[in-house]
Amino acid sequence: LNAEMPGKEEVLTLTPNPATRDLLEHMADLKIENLWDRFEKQQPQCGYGLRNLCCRMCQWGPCRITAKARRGICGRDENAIVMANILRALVAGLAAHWRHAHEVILSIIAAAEGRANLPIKGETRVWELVDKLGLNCSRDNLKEAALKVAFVLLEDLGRLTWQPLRLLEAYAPEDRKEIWRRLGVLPRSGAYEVLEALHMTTLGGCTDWKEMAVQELRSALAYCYATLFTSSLATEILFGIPEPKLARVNYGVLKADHVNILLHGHSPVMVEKVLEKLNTPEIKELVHKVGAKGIVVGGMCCTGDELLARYGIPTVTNIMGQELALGTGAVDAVIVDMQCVIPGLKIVADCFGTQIITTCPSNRIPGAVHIPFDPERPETLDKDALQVARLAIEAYARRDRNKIFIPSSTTQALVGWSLEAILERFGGEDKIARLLKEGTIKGLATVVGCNTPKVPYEHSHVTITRKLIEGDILVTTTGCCSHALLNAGLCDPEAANLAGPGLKRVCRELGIPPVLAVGGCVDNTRTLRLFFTVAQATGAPLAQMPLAFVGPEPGNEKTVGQGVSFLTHGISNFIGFPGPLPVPLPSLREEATSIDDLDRGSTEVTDFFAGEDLKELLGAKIFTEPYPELAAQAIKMHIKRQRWSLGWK
Ligand code: MSK
Repeated sequence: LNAEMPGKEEVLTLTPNPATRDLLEHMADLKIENLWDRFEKQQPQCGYGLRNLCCRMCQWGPCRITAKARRGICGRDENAIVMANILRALVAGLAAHWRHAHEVILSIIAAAEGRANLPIKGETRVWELVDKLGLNCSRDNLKEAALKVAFVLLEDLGRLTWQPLRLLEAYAPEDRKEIWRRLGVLPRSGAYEVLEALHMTTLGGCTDWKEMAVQELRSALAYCYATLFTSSLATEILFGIPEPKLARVNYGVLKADHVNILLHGHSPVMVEKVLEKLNTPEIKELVHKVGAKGIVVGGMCCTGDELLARYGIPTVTNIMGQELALGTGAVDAVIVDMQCVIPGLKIVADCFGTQIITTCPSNRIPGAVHIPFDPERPETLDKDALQVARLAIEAYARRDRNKIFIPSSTTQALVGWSLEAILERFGGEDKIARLLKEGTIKGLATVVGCNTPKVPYEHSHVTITRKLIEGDILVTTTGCCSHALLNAGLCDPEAANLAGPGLKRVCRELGIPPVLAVGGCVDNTRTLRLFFTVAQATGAPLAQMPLAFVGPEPGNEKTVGQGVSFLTHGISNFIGFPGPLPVPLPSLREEATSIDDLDRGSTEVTDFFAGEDLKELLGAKIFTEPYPELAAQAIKMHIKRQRWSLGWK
């Protein structure tokens, strides 16, 4: 597997964004280390780790499965080790989204109780939830309704006794609920499934990998409904449902003579307040005083996606571009909240004098200024946000402005594709269903997820997506992948020219791009809901629909739950290499004849997820393909097969 890892040269040749190439070379000239340098120093990476064949779940180990040692010290075999590793990764991701959801829900409570100066802009979403959850609320008291909704969401995060998730009951398709009930995978709450998964996998716990696989599915449903749905819907309650708008993105949005502030992380509550403060006369005066011509605010990762969707605030880059963004030497401050903020960010910041401000108590960085946001003590929110804004502006005066290098390219994008916005632009789900049935649009795919240095940066995201739209497949995107596709111009209505004839006609008629950026990672729920709605309109079960989940560059533990969430709904996964689920390359599997051949992962677990077992249970499976051209081919074949099974041309 190590032989498959790209070197820096390959990254420079294949990464699709010219600005990335320029910045990589610029940082090399300045001799400033970035994650690609550290990746190179880590080679070769541990072969056991790459295949999930090592176990660190007790203090007897670490153990690894070898030709000599077919079991760990406690007796765990390869299947139990691999499955436990995958399960722990999924619930670590669940915990991350859980923390995000928790912050936003507590913010709604503080807003509704009048303790925090925060808005409740998503009135439609509040009433939708009141109706779906069957809550008894007076229609003239929005705050009271929001409060009741928030407490239900909070309960789904933390319930410890048996009761199905309220959001799952409210939103999941009926035929799926029946399948999950039969399989016994209905979860209690986000917190409970994390605890149970950790309990099962500790020393002397569960050794039956199949039971752990069941817990994987149960945890994925908790991940999906108790944390993704909650975060996405709760953020809409606070700040409103996004609507389409034009924006400009890419590194070129930064301006040498302006204060450049980047907003980074996942939970947008504090930065919403900071944005408000950046528009106050006090801050404008400060900008003038420090000698800047104005302020540029740019987004990174999922906080960036949120602000792009809601306000058209330009995004710059994703998780793997964060050091490069600072490598421009033009960034005065980065305000970070939670998750995907790599330690390397501060290392590069120190080379340029960039101010890093952390706002989440869970995400501290040594040497950074810490101004925390705590939704349970929201009284200081306005004062703190003003202080953050002030520090960011003051950084302009201190920073060394001699090393500025901003690649000039910017890209246009039409963004803000909430579920409502998509349905409205198409004229309803029936229209999408008709386009699918007649074959004008061949299928819907969501291309999402992180980046990894194990494949050439952003190359798989962009290559696969280009091929899919050429094949008349409409694409939605979120998270770090969306930054790759935004910067590549695929979210611009002009990208209709790159689409196949059917999709191109639809895009032209509706004025939409062939790739719809729907938001941050938690907004994969927007795509899921789109899939539910369209499937219902066609009358076909989800598992038979021409749909696909594509995660070409898996990175964070959170990606495991994203993929398995779609899988539980009968939507097959197409994962790049090396996936979080250690399915070996097909060629290596054929060659693998015994445990001595360490090129294989865990045969039984692999066969369960990528073979017919899971397909029989859920109607979907996992495909892995490292080469993007071949992956696109496999996705198109899958869409074709699904269409044939429905009798659609
Ligand atoms: S930010 S979870 S690297 S998509 Fe959501 Fe990107 Fe993955 Fe973080």
